[in-house]
Amino acid sequence: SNNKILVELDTSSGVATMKFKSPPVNSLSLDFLTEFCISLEKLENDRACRGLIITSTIPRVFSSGLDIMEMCGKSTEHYAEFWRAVQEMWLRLYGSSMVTVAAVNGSSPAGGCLIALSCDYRIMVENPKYVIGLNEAQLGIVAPFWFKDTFVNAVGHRVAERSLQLGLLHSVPEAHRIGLVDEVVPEEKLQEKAVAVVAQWLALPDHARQLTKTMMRKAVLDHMLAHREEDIQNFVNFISKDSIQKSLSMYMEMLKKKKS
Ligand code: CO8
Repeated sequence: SNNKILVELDTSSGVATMKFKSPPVNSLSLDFLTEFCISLEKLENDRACRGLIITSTIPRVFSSGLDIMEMCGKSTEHYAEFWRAVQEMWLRLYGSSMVTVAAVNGSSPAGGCLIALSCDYRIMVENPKYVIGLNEAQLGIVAPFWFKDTFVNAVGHRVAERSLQLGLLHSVPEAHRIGLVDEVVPEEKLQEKAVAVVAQWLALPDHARQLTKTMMRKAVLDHMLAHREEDIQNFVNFISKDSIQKSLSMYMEMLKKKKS
């Protein structure tokens, strides 16, 4: 599989752009996550690449988060494989030595928000229809501890506590106000702004910036690594429960009905 994410590397600036292109809503399926990790690893190992912009080719949606179909009615082996892939995506992105900027050009709930939060900087397009946040609680599920840690590291404990308990999906101005996104721009300025931000971060000596990034993120990365297998087991046990399967399928029904 090599078609859900477009990768373009501008060799003159050393900045790559990853464009999510998995209709209808860039949900994070096992195939998507696998392709994401392979693409990221390639860029990470490419000495010509020092910066990364992540954005979407799908109008209105950055990423709808984890693919709910991967969490419904599958085997425990499948749930374990899927969850390992979700962890791998986060480990690679949050731990990336590149400068990473999320150019959030659409809604970005749950796992989509995690991708944005895992970057060094978030720029979101101003649009009254777009929302972003970790809304897991609204689905009757609990954001894993490392989603929470990543969120806390971006916005602080109090803001995270309220937002997570209420499973809030924030409007763009509100996301900006609480520090969930760093900057808000009109759609037509997004690309230009993202390029400028990467250039600003890349102007520093790589080693100093990378060691500082590691210093800021290592504790949270190490904590997840130390509990990785346990976290997979927790996910599998949780998602296999009848009550959880029921609320996830009700949520899917609600998503489908909403349209008509
Ligand atoms: N997974 C699978 N399918 C999805 C998802 C998803 N996350 N989101 C949307 N779809 C489907 C819809 O059902 C719909 O399907 P169909 O065309 O067959 O009816 C299609 O995609 C298009 O969706 P919409 O019509 O809703 O598209 P809109 O442009 O109107 O809205 C949104 C886009 C805003 C992204 C909207 O679809 C939405 O809110 N989706 C749900 C997002 C969500 O709540 N995601 C949470 C996933 S859970 C997660 O990421 C972390 C879980 C951590 C697990 C912890 C357990 C221990």
